[in-house]
Amino acid sequence: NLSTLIKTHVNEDHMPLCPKTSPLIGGPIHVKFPSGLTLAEVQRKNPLVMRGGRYRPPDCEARHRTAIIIPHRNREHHLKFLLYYLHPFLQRQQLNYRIYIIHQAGTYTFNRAKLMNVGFREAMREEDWDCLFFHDVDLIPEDDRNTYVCDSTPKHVAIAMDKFGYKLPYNMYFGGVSALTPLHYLKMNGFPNNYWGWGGEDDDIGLRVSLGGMYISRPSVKVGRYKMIKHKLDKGNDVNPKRFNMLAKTRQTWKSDGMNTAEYELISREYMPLYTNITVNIGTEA
Ligand code: UDH
Ligand code: NGS
Repeated sequence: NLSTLIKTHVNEDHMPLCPKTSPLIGGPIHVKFPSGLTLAEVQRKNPLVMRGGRYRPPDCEARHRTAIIIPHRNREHHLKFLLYYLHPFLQRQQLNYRIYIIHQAGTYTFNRAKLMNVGFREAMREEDWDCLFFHDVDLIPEDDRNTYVCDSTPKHVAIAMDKFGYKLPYNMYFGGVSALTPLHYLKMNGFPNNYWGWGGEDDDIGLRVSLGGMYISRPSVKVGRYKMIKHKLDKGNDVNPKRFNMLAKTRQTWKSDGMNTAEYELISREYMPLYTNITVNIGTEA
């Protein structure tokens, strides 16, 4: 009835701020891939996650609002495991969050960076997020002290991946998982739209950070750890032979190609139980 509704609402408004460090954080996570895991099981384990993969801590007001942006096509088997680990991980961090899957429609060559531009725009259209995490579907965080919160400068987060022996493969590496505020994103004109196929787009994004006058921050190697779900290069994502030439020109192109020129056709926005699914036609190479 109305009076209990009003009471709940008033209580919510008076919820205390969550503590600066969540008491639910436990440190290292032992990541394994249980066979037979289903999305229904993940749903059952996360009863407080609302439609569209939306969550707010039940008993305190979150200090941070984070959108997770995941570029996707044909990786449902990875997505299942990521959701299985990521939902509880983000809840232990007491974040106000939503998970967005940006699904590239059709079979044309994959374009990871352009999908991130779509994700940025569609997430910001919906809510005033403080921070966006751009997240590959096959990377599982292994320590929940790696908080999914933005720094004062763009943050490269996946700095210690198992496949690279838990260290950076090279100093300028910006791949896998990164975190930017909307202001960081605007300063670097978002991500490039014209890297079709595998490779180089993450290096371009890293370059844009410095061209936008910013530095890259990183978590400590102790906590920025990830396990990658092993796989081969996907069909429709061949190595891009133009990537080195393109990277050599980023200094000339970043202002005229990026967030300001990302064109796409939204096909659908579905509020699934564990994520918001945005399906998009991003076109083809010019
Ligand atoms: N992705 C998809 N579907 C695809 C391709 C890529 O969902 O068909 C997404 C997914 O989120 C993935 C991310 O884009 O995590 C990056 O693509 P990737 O996993 O193929 O790239 P990564 O570098 O692995 O992680 C490539 C393995 C073989 C590299 C060999 C090149 N020398
Ligand atoms: C670099 C690629 C990056 C890639 C990184 C790691 O060489 O896009 O390797 O690749 N840059 C270029 O090709 C210009 S990995 O070992 O994950 O296959 O992210």
